[in-house]
Amino acid sequence: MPECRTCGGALTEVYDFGRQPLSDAFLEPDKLEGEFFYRLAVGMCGACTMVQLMEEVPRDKMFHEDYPYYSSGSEVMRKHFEHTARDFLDTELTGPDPFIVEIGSNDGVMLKAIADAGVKHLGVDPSGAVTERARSKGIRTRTAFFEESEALAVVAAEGNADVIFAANTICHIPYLDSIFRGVAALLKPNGIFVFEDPYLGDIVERASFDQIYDEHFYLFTARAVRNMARRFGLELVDVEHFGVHGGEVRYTIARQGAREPKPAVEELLAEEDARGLAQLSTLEEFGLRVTAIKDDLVTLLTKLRDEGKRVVAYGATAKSATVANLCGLGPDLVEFVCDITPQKQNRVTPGSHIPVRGPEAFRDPYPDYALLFAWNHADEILAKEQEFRRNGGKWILYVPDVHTV
Ligand code: DWN
Ligand code: SAH
Ligand code: ZN
Repeated sequence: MPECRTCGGALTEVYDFGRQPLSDAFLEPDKLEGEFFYRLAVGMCGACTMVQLMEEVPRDKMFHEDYPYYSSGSEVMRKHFEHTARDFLDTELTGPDPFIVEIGSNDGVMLKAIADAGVKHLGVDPSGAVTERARSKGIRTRTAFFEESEALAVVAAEGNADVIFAANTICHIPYLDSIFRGVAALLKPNGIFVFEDPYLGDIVERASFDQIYDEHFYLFTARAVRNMARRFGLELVDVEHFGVHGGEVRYTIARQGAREPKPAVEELLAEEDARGLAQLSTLEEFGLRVTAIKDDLVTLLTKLRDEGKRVVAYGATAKSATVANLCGLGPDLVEFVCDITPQKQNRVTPGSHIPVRGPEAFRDPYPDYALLFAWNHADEILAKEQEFRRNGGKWILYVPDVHTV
């Protein structure tokens, strides 16, 4: 019987996405040999309710010198993190020697406003090029995997932190025990650990199955996070739900007894129970919807190809690796993917080998249909690409079902 990666309880598999490549491994077109694949499947722990991948990809295959995701590419996300930073500056970072550590600080999208305010900060992220970008903006950053030993090194060199923040990172880390021990060692007595990640409640509601890929090892709920924190003398004291990246929850964790849990915690736990988020049947139903979306998308794209329509994709997201490889998409169905990230351009998508072009290719000339791989940025992208629809173009979305707009 497979075991839960965090508590050792029995893990039941609920959906198998089959053979998948590394989601962020964009390949040079003439170097396709030896591509790495693993089996992507998701399951739930019967003991602690944590939803997680059945198989773990070695961390240095995913996060390394050439990791190509730069967080500052979305204006909406830049604003979201600037707002987050201002919030910390106004609340938790007002004492005598404020200090904030960010796990997975990437190109410094959140810490920028903290650095500009002259407040002591430290980013920790293992991916070389993105951390170099952060340093070039004046953000103090260590290129390292956060884990217990790294946390102890930070305490020795810098002292304890008022706030440890992480966005879209804790769910990437299978070895959560080491993270929580590190957090417990690094926090000041009344410090808080705040992290936000895609929320299982939204993933189930929207059938946004492309949130499941190598880097997203865990799909959190408040219940699973609270169970986890309690094993390390920590308590979940606040939760906040918001819409970025297709629906996320921000969890605030403090030392047990240090802070009174806010009513929002019990409210979300009750909502999760009412929705059956810890029940296998809920995830099995989700799996049926995934299969239906896959079939509908393949049917639509095949029909459009047979009608001679041009279809391109928009946003070479990590998420889209799951869609493309589950659906067997390739250059025959999707001509190319356009993306603003220079590190992804002139490469091909992992597994599906669809060429990636710059955003100018999108207009040259506009295709008939654009498959929105970056559906989580739909508002931002549809607003800046209004000309496409004025020219008769249509967007294809597959969340929460396959439809065109
Ligand atoms: O969790 C993760 C999130 C935060 O970022 C990581 N595991 C990896 C990555 O996931 P993703 O690639 O699915 O994230 P996004 O933010 O949906 O990626 C958007 C992609 O689209 C980027 O490559 C940038 C691109 N883009 C674009 O070409 N034009 C984005 C916008 C907003 C645009 O206007
Ligand atoms: N916080 C940013 C980046 C998210 S992408 C945002 O929300 O946009 C995930 C990041 O986590 C990558 O930059 C990756 O290098 C980093 N990461 C992965 N494992 C990590 C670990 N053990 N410690 C710190 N960062 C890690
Ligand atoms: Zn468990």
